[in-house]
Amino acid sequence: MPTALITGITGQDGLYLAELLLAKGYDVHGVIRGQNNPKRELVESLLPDVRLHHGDLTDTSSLLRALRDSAPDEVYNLGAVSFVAYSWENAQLTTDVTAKGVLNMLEAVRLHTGDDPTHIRFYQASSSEMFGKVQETPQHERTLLWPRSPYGVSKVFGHYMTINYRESYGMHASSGILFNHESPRRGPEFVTRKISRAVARIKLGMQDELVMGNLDAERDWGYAGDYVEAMWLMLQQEVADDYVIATGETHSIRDFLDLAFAHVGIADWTPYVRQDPRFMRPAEVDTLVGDASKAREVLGWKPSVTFPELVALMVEADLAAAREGWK
Ligand code: NDP
Ligand code: GDR
Repeated sequence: MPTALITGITGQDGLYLAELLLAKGYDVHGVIRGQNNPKRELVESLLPDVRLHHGDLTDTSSLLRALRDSAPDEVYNLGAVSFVAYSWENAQLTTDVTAKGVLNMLEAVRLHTGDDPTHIRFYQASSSEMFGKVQETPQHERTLLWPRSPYGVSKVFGHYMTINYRESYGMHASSGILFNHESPRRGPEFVTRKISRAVARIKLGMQDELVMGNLDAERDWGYAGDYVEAMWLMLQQEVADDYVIATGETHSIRDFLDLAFAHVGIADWTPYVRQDPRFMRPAEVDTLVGDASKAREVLGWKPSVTFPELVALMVEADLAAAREGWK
């Protein structure tokens, strides 16, 4: 039975990936940070077979301990300060975790594996935010990176450090350049979940307004369950490499609002939505759309959930959660 260690196991992707690997018969371990982490209970109730190890990406010795105690064949480095807006307010923390944390994990794996650095297969969660002010459309693996936030800059560091460890030490280290992917488990601070939650609550009379930032930004949105499958596929390849994972379609925030409100029978959402400069960013990533043809050809990966299906499943989940909260 293969063994996997996941950082960021309490996050959206960590939960889906752990479920996927358990279903494939893996022994799954996760790194959980902080004293009395409130999300520990969530992981333990959803995934009782996962073994948790205390650790933090800013503390290399804790990562070495987690590696020693789990003895993984595969390491998925998903841990990060991942909210772009927050990264301006906490640029140093973001750099420590999202940039330097990758180096710490790579170094821990290198030290742990000693003479045989290929012994562990490593996945780095890179991001379409690295394309930032896009230099070509659609974006692919060789598109010039131009990050627009402390988060994006940190991801570029982690991306190149992963490539560097592959080239320097022969590590089986792959980097997935994933475009936005969403689900009912998405944190409520991200725009899709903020909308799906508000739409459900407005429909049920529990909220009367949704306060938003830039409605013209465009994103290539997919379903998180599909994207964790791509992570796993990357580590099953003989040769480590980098892959863009995306749907190839882009939609604006307005498109998401249209479909989400329409799903609950509201044709005109303008009376409910207000824009506030508080949610505008110092530098915006205006539009992203990915070219995942390499992943399709080499990994045989393609997305299974369409944009309208994604919006519907998120609104439905939030309607159910809101009704549950009523009881
Ligand atoms: P989440 O924000 O849902 O999860 C982030 C995870 O990182 C949480 O488990 C969090 O733990 C953990 N974490 C934060 N700080 C530390 C730290 N100092 N040490 C160890 N772990 C830490 O992110 P997602 O699941 O959405 O994304 C997973 C990864 O993929 C992230 O690296 C993200 O940047 C990247 N990514 C995500 C995309 C997306 O669209 N979702 C697209 C491209 C890349 P805790 O619960 O304790 O806070
Ligand atoms: P993003 O996701 O920054 O793309 O990063 P987010 O959902 O936060 O923003 C997407 C776009 O929506 C605009 N927007 C708003 N965003 C939020 N959060 N709240 C609002 O009220 C709002 N109004 C408009 C934003 O300006 C932006 O243009 C996500 C994260 O998961 C990263 O970790 C990941 O790397 C990238 O996706 C790919």
